[in-house]
Amino acid sequence: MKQNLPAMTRYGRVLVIILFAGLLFTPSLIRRFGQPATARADQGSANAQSQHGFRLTDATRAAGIDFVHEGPTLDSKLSHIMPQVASMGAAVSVVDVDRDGLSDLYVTDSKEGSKNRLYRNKGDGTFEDVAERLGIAALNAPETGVSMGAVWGDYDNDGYDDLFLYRWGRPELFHNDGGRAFTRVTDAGLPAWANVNTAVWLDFDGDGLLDLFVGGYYSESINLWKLSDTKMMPESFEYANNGGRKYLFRNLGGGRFEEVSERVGLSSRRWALAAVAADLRGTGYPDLFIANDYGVSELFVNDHGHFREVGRDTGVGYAPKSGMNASIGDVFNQGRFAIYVSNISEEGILLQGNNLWVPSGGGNAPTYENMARAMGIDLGGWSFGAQFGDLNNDGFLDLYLVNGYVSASKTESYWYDYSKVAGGNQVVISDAKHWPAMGDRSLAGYQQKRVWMNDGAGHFVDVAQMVGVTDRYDGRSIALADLSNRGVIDAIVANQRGPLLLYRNEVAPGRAWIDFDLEGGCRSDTATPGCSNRSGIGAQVTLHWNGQQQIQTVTGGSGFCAQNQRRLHFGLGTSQAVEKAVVRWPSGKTQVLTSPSPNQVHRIEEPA
Ligand SMILES: [Ca+2]
Ligand SMILES: [Ca+2]
Ligand SMILES: [Ca+2]
Ligand SMILES: [Ca+2]
Repeated sequence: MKQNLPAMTRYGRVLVIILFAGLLFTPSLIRRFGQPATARADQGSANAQSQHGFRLTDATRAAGIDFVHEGPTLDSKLSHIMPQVASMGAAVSVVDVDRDGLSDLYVTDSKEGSKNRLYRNKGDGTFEDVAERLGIAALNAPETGVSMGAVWGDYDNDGYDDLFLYRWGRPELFHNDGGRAFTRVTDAGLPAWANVNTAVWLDFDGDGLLDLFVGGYYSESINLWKLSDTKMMPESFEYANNGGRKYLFRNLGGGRFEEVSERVGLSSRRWALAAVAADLRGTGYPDLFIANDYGVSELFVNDHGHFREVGRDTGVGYAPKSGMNASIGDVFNQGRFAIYVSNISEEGILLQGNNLWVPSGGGNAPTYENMARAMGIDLGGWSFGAQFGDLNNDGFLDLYLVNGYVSASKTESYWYDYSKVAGGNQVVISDAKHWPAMGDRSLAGYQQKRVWMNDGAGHFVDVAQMVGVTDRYDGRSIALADLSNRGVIDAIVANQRGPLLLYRNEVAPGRAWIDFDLEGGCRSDTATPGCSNRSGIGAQVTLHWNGQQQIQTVTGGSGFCAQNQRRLHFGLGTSQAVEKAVVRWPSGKTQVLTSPSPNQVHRIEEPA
């Protein structure tokens, strides 16, 4: 990436793309609009299990889930481009809200007056919506703004994961009262208004109390329902610095937080869409990766509680793209995390390509190389959320990506007008009134999802349609969880103005697995040295088996507006023996489990 990025990049890349787009916008391209980028006629999902080791079945209806997301209606000054400005908010996060060992699902809606859902897992394959009863349903009132997503973490170490809800509007924290009710934490110290599309729980200072990163998208000074003017869009398509501010809420205990972003070096006005926190350097402190729209990604490394932005130095912050996802996975089984960022790719028009940032160099000072193209996971359409997980239990992490921006007319596309705006000057781009009316046109609509299977030899193969993923909704958020405690990872997908989908996974017989539920040792809501947050967020497990190793970590949010189950799931292939599992807790404690039994969930508490 580095060699071809002189200073002219700023204008050069966009201009090249736009000119190219103009030249290529021939009738033949327009006719092709709406067809999948990779047409695969093979629908033989019956053979998928034997061929690929798994198949996915849409079990939404059988699970009793009937949720359809609705978008917001923003200020009428934006009516002409409403389908694209109101194109986010469908989100799903996994939580075991009542500690019964079964993963539950929190799902956001975004229409004014709509209700969020909490699907409690009944353990028989079905779910019941208990959000209303527990007091976390009606959270999309016009005066508070509407939901964009949620992340769960046990900020007071009482054993129950608490809810942080972020909106285009007021962010809010809800205490989980023993899985039976929720109490709004009114004096948490959160801002009255921010336009947020990403948040993650992390214990950035290692005091045993979970802190909270919150990333703004639109500036917090903007109320999208009461615009003073229409100059609220990005000032540039590649180097926009007029987005929302970043917040780092340090947990003080007692349900109170202090905003410390400036003090700890975490400031940015880029348009954040996704973030993930993990110890990428083996220092014991979680680093923070932020994927930004209209610009470069940022990597804030954490030096004992103080952050330093090293995107450019490490390579991840070099090429400005559209940054709509941040997820991590040890794709080579080498004990290190790669970072996956999704962007925009439209055949013949705009080929940003998604990024897989693979680390090399010394552990404490990694540099990253984009290997997405080499590994076959660069082209995913107008990509949004993606997650790593071993879907076929063969011992290698696979990648499930959802996509599609605005699916409306099946014949008319907005791409040409979009390209004109993207190639315009700052005055054009930053003022919504200069954006051409969208009407009923689609923009990268009806796209085929990607289910990329890792072959373990440095390449991924898209098997989505073969394993049963054929939906063409506008995918936003995907989360992975073992919903039936069967030792397989199911997929839950939240679609913008579309249905929530639950794909049940069936893995071929004869493939072993091992899972770890980690619980940190802190039992107090005051800072306690020597123990870890009870959610175990930031804990790492390195599994050694069959001559290889794989590292995974518990995250407090990843992907796009999503959170996977906190339980760590490892596929083992046909190997039935595990040499050892090394658990490294956020407190710094290390625990070695020798020869843990496969095909079961190991519940590990941090030792005193
Ligand atoms: Ca549960
Ligand atoms: Ca709690
Ligand atoms: Ca902390
Ligand atoms: Ca796999």
